[in-house]
This record gives sequence, C-alpha cells and structure tokens, in this order.
Amino acid sequence: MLEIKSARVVVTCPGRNFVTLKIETADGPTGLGDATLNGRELAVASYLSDHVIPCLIGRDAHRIEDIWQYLYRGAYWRRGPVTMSAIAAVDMALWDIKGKAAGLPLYQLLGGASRERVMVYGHANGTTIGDTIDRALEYRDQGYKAIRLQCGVPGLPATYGVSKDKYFYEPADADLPTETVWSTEKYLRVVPELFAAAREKLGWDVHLLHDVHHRLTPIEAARLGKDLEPYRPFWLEDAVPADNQESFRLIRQHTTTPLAVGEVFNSIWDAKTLIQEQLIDYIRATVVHAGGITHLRRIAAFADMHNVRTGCHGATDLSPVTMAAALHFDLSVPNFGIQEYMRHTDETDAVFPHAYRFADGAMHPGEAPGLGVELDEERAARHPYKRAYLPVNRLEDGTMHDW
Ligand code: EZ4
Ligand code: CO
Repeated sequence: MLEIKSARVVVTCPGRNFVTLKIETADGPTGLGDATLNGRELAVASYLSDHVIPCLIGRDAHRIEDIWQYLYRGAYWRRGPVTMSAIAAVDMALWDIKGKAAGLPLYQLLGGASRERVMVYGHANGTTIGDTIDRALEYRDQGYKAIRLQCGVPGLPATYGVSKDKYFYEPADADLPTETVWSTEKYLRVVPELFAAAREKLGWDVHLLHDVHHRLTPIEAARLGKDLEPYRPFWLEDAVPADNQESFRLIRQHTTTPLAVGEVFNSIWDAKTLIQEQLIDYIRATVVHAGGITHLRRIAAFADMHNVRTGCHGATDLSPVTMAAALHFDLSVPNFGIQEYMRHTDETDAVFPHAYRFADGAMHPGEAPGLGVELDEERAARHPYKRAYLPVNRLEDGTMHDW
C-alpha cells in the first residue's frame, strides 16, 4: 500500500498555459500528470480539484487500473475531453509514482524498449512554398527524418500551421478567439504544388507529412489524397472531422495516401470503426487527451490487431509531462509509427526540467525513474494563468467552418 496523501493542481503560463496534477504519497514518491486542454484549461483544473482529488485521498497509488476504472465507470458521466484529460492526469501521475517506487523508467514497466529510439517529425512552415522548403532543409540538416509541411494559401491572409516565428508555433494566440478565413478551393490548389516542390528540393530520403486540420469533406479529401500520391507522403492528417467515422470509408476507396487521425479523440470509442475497418493507417490519440497511458495502451493494442500504427499528437500545448509519457509509450509499444515533436520554449523547459532528449531525428525518454520530468514550482508560480483561445474559422462568405 502506497497511500495517496494529497494532490493538487498547478496552473502555470510560461509562454502558454499548462495544467499539472501533482500527487503525493504518504511515505513514497510524488507523481506528475499533465491535464492541459488548450483553451479550456480551467475546466479540467476544476474537474480535478473539485471532483477527482477528494476521491483520491487515502487510496493505494499502486492500483492504477482500479483507480482508472473508478474514475471512468464510477463517474456515471463518461468520456469527453475534460473528463478524459482529468483521468489522464491521474493515470500519468500514478505511473510516474510506480516507476519511481520501482526505481525504473516508465518504459521498463510497460514491457521494456521495443526499439532503440523514437522517430519524430518536426514542423516546417512558411507563408510561401519557398519559405517552407527552406525551413524543411534546415530541419533535414538538423537530422530530422520526417518533416511536416504547411504553407500559406495564396489569397488567404493567414493559415493554421503557419507560424510568425521561425521555430515556435502557438495557435492559442489571443484572450478571445482570433477569426480566420478559409477557402477550400484555394487550399486544394497550393498543397500539391508544395509537395511537388518539396520532392524536387528535398529528394526522396525524408518522410513528408501534411495536416489538413479537419477542413475538407470526404470527397475533397479523396481528391487531395490522389493528388499527393505521386509524392508519397508519409501521411495525410485529419483530412475530415472524424465525428462521423464512416466518412473515412469514402476517402479510403479513392486513395492510397496513408491516413492519420485522432488528435482530438478522447477514447477508444472515437476510433472503433476507423480501426476495426482499417480505414486509417495511424492513430493520433495521445496520452493527455485520451485517458492516460492505461487507456492509450488499450487503443494501441486494438490498433495493432488491425495493422494501424501510432502517431501521437505532440504539439506545444501538450506539456513536457505528456511528451515524456508519450516517449515511454512510443518506445515500448509494438506498433509505434511516429511521434510529433514541436519544441517547447526555453521558458517552458525551465519550469519542467526533463530527462528526454532529441538527437539525429529521434527522441528517447531517458533513464530517470518514472516519467523523468520535474515541476519547478517556484518558477511555475512566477507565470500566472493567462486566458488564451484557439482561433475560430469562417469561409469567405462568413459561414462558420472547422478550425
Ligand atoms: O492545432 O495542438 O498536429 N498538430 C496540430 C496542433 C493543434 C493544436 C491544438 O491545440 O494540429 O497544432
Ligand atoms: Co494536427
């Protein structure tokens, strides 16, 4: 018995908001869990402080599966991003504690390393095709084996995935949602040009990825998939919103471009049809938004049975605690595909010192016991919460569209 003595939520904004759960045990280690839900941070903080933490005190921190079931089944109200991010934070913190209690890095508790390192992809973006390719060449020089390409759309003032800064991308940019404008027609013209130029300049020895960010209909996505086939993309991400999982049947019938989806998924049920019918190639569900390591492993096992590989979301709104958890998961899981990696700022890394490292296009979680991440609470306290929203998106005639 490793008794949970106390737990609390730390909200900090070292350049962007992060919600972190810290669980303390009576005579044993302390654990950290990420609970950040971009633009809805305080809802998860309240869910944890007001409704979860009171139920944790006095429980045995070693009983990870039982506590997961208690919080999932026991709440009666199931699923949803707020609930599942809160459960994820508890789950991560308990795995962190178990690893520290055992004196082992988490990946060892998950069955040990299935590979030497975790291939990651970086984000090359620019307002023009030329700028994007210049960035991609820099990533290649830094050793990246896989690069996501996003460029501005001629005729549109700004586009998701294209940053003002050369290396850091942060879409939650204002205290009320920024309004952006979208044209599918213009977008569908530029992306094949981007990929044609990229293959010409970067050659064929690097994986190229692209994120559609849920903005197409199935038949439009099918067209884009076909147009990109000659350039052999590693994947086409979030081609359509997956609220209706059957949409992917239509895309699948038309293109051999590999499909990835699921960064907004919060449970295995969001992916059931997609996986069971082999409608996708990569599942993007991640530790923080999909119920923690315990639930993500279940999704991965189900995916493995259907030849679907993992490709965890790894944007900057997922804290270094999630990044560490994802890397332990990636290193151990048999059907790993790729891991997204967007660098955190130095300010963020200083609040969350960590053992994971990047070298030669790949990452490793390190050998520190548990997750291998700490929270510098003094520094965290110097960065108070600052309300920040993701943008919203409209078509050129003003119709609300998916961002
Ligand atoms: O827009 O994480 O693939 N990465 C992405 C991200 C998302 C943000 C939303 O919070 O699509 O950049
Ligand atoms: Co994405």
